[in-house]
Amino acid sequence: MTRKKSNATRAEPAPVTEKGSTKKRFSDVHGASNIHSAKRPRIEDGTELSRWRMRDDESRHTWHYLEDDEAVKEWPQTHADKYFLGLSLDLPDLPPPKNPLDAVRNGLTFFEKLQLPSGHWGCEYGGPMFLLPGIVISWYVTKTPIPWYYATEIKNYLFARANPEDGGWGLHIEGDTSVFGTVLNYTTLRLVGVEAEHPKMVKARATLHKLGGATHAPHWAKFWLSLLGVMDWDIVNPVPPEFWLMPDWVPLAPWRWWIHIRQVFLPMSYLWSKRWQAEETETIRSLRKELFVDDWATIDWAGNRNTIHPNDNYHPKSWLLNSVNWLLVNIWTPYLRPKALVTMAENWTSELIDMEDKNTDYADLAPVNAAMNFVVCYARDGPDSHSVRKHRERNEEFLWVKGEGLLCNGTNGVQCWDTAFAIQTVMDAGLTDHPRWRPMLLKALEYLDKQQIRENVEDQSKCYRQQRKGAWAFSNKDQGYAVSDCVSEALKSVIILQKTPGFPKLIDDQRIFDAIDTLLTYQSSSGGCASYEPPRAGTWMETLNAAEVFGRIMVEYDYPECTTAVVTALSLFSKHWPTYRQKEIKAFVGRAVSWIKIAQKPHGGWYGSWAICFTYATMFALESLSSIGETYGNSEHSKRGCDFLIAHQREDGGWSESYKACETGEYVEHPSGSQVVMTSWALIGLMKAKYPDKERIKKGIKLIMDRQQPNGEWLQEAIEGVFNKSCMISYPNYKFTFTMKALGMFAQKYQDETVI
Ligand code: LAN
Repeated sequence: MTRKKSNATRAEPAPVTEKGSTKKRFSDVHGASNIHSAKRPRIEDGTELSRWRMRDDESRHTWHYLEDDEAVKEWPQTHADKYFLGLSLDLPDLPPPKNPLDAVRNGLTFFEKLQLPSGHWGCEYGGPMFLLPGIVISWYVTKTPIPWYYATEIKNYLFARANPEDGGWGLHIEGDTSVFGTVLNYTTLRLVGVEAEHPKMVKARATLHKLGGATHAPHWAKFWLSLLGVMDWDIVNPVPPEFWLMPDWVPLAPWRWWIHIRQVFLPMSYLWSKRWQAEETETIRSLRKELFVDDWATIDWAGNRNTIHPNDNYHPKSWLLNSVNWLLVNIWTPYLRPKALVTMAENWTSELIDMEDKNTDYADLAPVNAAMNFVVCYARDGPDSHSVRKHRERNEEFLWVKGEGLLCNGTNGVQCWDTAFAIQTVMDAGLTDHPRWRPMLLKALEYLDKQQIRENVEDQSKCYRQQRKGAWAFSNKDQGYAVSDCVSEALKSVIILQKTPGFPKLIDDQRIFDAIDTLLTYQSSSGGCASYEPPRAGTWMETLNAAEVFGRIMVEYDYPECTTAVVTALSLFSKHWPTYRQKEIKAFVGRAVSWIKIAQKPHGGWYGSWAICFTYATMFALESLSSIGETYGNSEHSKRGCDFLIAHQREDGGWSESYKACETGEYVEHPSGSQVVMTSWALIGLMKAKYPDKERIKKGIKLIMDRQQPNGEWLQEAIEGVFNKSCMISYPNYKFTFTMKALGMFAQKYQDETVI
């Protein structure tokens, strides 16, 4: 990427005023909100990467661009900043490893440099291509100024991630071009100030038109574009807030839905009901011309509610949902919907939104509902309200800057999750009691101590939240949503360190018991464990999935990954506190492992829902089995799992899975060949299962060692994570934590092996 040298003291260029408008749109003072449309954000070729800094405020991540040279001197870039930005760290080569344990030591030497001041590890958490548009649209409609360095780096990121052939965007960075990705990212670029006649925009627009234009977009894009005033609300399939008035016993009441869909449906339904739209600007008028194949004035909005391009239609709407929508559009809304009921529904959704904001201090569950709640507060409380200011401030935490530009993370970070794995990695290598790693581990322990959630949310049952006292979230305490496996992995790490001589007991027994009490609420009737809550309704609810682009989004499911994490956490806990809720834990573990067996596929592997794909879940499932003593030699399930992995080992000793496996449910290799992360997962699974053929394992270990760089790091390969079957998401720290875990386990198991 060519980067223009920016001059820190340069005066602002004259505002680019949009034709036909006399009002100002953006201010250069970030945070001002009383200015009106017309001034586009300034946009440059690039920023100077050496001026960016990531601030870690007790794990609240915010990126800052230092335009002032003095500030640059006063706040030097850290190793972590440079690493995230893709700048050289200039680290010396480490002594070449003679065996896997040396490779772990080199890896840790590098990884230690990335530990952030509050004790956790941070990372980019990109991949989905529909998150940044929500943030930018929410800025635009709330008249939030976009600083030139954001606008510039958003443009760079989106250009870097456009499909090189057709110029469009997919649902995620590796996905094929879709209307969802293209229409939203094209719009984002226009809102941050890119001209419609820029050659890349001309190309993207041509692709969008080939796909049928914006009328062929899925539900969520139609929602955002209607909010923006580029579409008419009639094109949006109904999102009635009245759903929230259903009594709790109704089988399809929204409190039973998966937390993400219900938290998105909430603000969506409020805004849909209000048919709220942004103030019209010249850019909005222009987008009405750019995004459609037909003349905007002639479009049959209601008639295109169900128009969707096949590339976007991963989960076609069921006949039941189509019928419900038809009734809502043609009968309920025009003739029956009583005003008093609408007001009641809007008030109740509004109250639930306030509870979400209060319980997370405006951090919110994830960037989709955070952006929407922001707009609700703006529409409801006015531009200068406290709620608007809080959202504006907190939404910054979703942004991430890297060499390619600025993107939106899938959550406000991966803090607790990655930190827990980092600790376990050191444990697996048998290095927790080595003084060399104590300062790093102590900081990590102190971090987990501070991040444990100490109380349930107020009004827990009123806002349908799961018990969370003693839990850890995936990201941080502010977000505060307990997840079964996040609690488990963090708890295991705390126990491991606190039971290692030399580490302080920061978390007392009662707090450990609180975590266990919460974990014990997570078992489903099947025996397995889901993510945020045990399932509250059956999978039949998927017939009401209106999002089209995602699968398995309406309710919770049991997952081998989550189930295993809980099983291993409970088992480790029981070793140290054998009498606490002994019977319940034993029964829980027994039922959970029985469920793991049921979830095994006929080919012997397990389907992974949170990372790609069979190698990930099979690693967890084999660990579950081994935790009750079932391994390759004595268990048919374990043997079949190992045979499945071995059957997919590649010639070079590695494993390689493509995201297509998540979509299709079949093992699919990644076209770029073996991946260190998947190789590590498979090897960990095999070692947990005591797979007897050491040579096979050694071959994989060698591949991981060969890919390690002289400074101890591993390079980024293909994307690792997934959600809702169709959308991929990056876990950049997995290339450190799981590689080192596999190497460390091998070193512990085969102490004399050199593998060079
Ligand atoms: C995550 C990230 C972490 C992940 C694990 C802990 C790995 C998993 O084992 C349980 C589920 C969980 C917590 C999870 C759920 C869905 C999330 C939050 C995400 C994949 C990160 C982003 C995604 C979220 C749904 C993105 C926003 C999109 C919508 C469709 C609302």
